[in-house]
Formats: sequence, C-alpha cells, structure tokens
Amino acid sequence: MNQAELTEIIYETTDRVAQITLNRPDKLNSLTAKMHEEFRLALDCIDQDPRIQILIIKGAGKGFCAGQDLSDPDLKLNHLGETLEINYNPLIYRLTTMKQIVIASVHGVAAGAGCNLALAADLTIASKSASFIQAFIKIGLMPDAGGTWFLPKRIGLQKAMGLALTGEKITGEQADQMGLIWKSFDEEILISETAQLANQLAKMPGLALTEIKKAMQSSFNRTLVEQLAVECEAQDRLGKTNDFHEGVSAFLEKRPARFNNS
Ligand code: T3D
Repeated sequence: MNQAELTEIIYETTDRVAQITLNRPDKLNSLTAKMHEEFRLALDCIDQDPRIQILIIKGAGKGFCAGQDLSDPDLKLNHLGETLEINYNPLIYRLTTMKQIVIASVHGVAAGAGCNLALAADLTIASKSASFIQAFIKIGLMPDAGGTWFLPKRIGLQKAMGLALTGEKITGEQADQMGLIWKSFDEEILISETAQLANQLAKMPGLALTEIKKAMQSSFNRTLVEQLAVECEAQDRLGKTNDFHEGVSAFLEKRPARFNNS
C-alpha cells in the first residue's frame, strides 16, 4: 500500500508495531466510508507483514473518534444496517480475531461507534480526561459496532444499560475505575505510555499472545468444560514452540529470554 493513497488515516510501522491514526481531526476523526476502506487496506498490510505483533489505533488532533460521520454523503440514512454490514461489523470482527494484539489509545472524545471501536481493542488505554460516550441514544439509535456486547461483559448489565440509555459521558479515569478499559494516565504521558506498552508486548512471545487473545475473545461462547479443552489444546501447541523452550532455558539460566515467534 502506498501511504500517499491514504488521506483519512495514517499507517506507520516500526519493527513489530503498526499504528493506524484516524486522521480527520477537523471532524473529530468521525468515520466515513473512505476511512473504512483505508482502514481495511491497512489491516490487509498487517496481514501480509509477518513482523507485526502489535497494532495501535489512535486519533489525530484533539480526540479519538466521534463515531460515524453523520454528514458523510455515502451514508444511507434509511439503510443503516447496510453500513454496519459493509463497514463496521467486519472491522470490529477483524480487530477482535486478528492475530496481532490491538491497543486503542484514547485521548479526547470517543463517541458512538468511535467509543465502541476503542472498546474492540484487546487493550484500551486512555487519558484520565478522555470522554467515552455511547452517543447513539441522542440521535435515536442504539449502540452498534459491538457496544451491546462489550459493555455488559466488561462492566455488568446495570452500568452498561445506564451508559447506553442515557448517553452519559464518562471520563477515562471513570472508565478505568469501572473496568471498561485497561488503564488511564495523565494526558501528558499517554503517548509515552502507549509506546511503552506496545514495546513491552512486542518483545513478548507472539504465538502465546495470539493464543491468549483467541482463547479469551472466544471464551464467552463456551462452558467451563469447553474452555478447559481450548486451553489444553492451545497450551499443547505452545509447549512445542521454540519460544517456550527459550523461555524455560532463560529462566533456568537466569538471563532475559530472546523470543523469535517460532
Ligand atoms: O449504519 C450505521 O448504523 C451508522 C453507524 C452509526 C454509529 C454511530 O457512531 S452513531 C453516533 C454518531 N456520533 C455522534 O452522534 C456524535 C456526534 N458528535 C457530538 O456529539 C460531539 O461532536 C461530541 C460530543 C463527540 C464532541 O463535542 P465537541 O464540542 O468536543 O466537538 P464539536 O465541536 O461538536 O465537533 C468538532 C467538529 O467535528 C464539528 O465540526 P465543525 O462544526 O467545526 O465543522 C462537528 O460538527 C464535527 N463532528 C463531530 N462529530 C461528528 C462531526 N461531524 C460529523 N459526524 C460526527 N459524528
């Protein structure tokens, strides 16, 4: 993919880390059909780049993302289901099932589908002053882009209902305290903390990260007995990897492990 073709996102990579920056700061990075198309292209690039272990998603300018661009001429107001089927549902499914670990780094506003895009990440981190808003009800809609799935699972039915029914804004710090996100930080250190988390995960054994993601993300559909069987199969696979043997050797030799994802 040629970066010059991209006008609504920025796609960058360094070593094992890819970064997608939603880049329509004048419109609070609200999502257009074109932005979705560019997002898909970037995810295709990640699929084809075996080095990439971590994906960071962030917003340019003063916020993360204000959800669907309500003025996008490509948005068919009488056929919202179509927009979800073509753009949002595949995006959310792809982020939660791709082998890379996805980090959403939220500053400023994450509203509507922008909020749920942030929640679709494996780890959502935010500035304490960020705003998470299930804005849908204010325009006569219900949470989509996975909101009705992520919210009750993370924070319980009562808090999920409260956020969805009222559209009340919560801060990054409140989202952290409620267990909606992984951690919140002072705004000044969010960028450095994001990089630190990405680099920390990038040094970890990638096959194990992927197995953890697969097992956790799919666990809600299973009974305990079924999940124990999933752990058994996955652990058996991991036990045969070079990374496991390197991890054990490094522990016994009291040295840092050097994982190579094999
Ligand atoms: O098929 C489907 O189902 C479609 C999918 C729908 C999923 C959804 O996401 S529905 C929910 C869509 N989002 C919203 O309803 C949020 C709308 N935005 C807001 O309520 C406010 O902008 C915020 C509370 C998020 C932030 O407020 P504030 O005061 O910090 O910023 P602002 O001044 O309102 O926004 C800055 C600019 O961004 C402004 O443009 P302007 O006037 O300076 O030219 C504003 O119009 C624009 N903007 C913000 N959000 C959107 C938007 N433009 C288009 N669509 C937006 N969603």
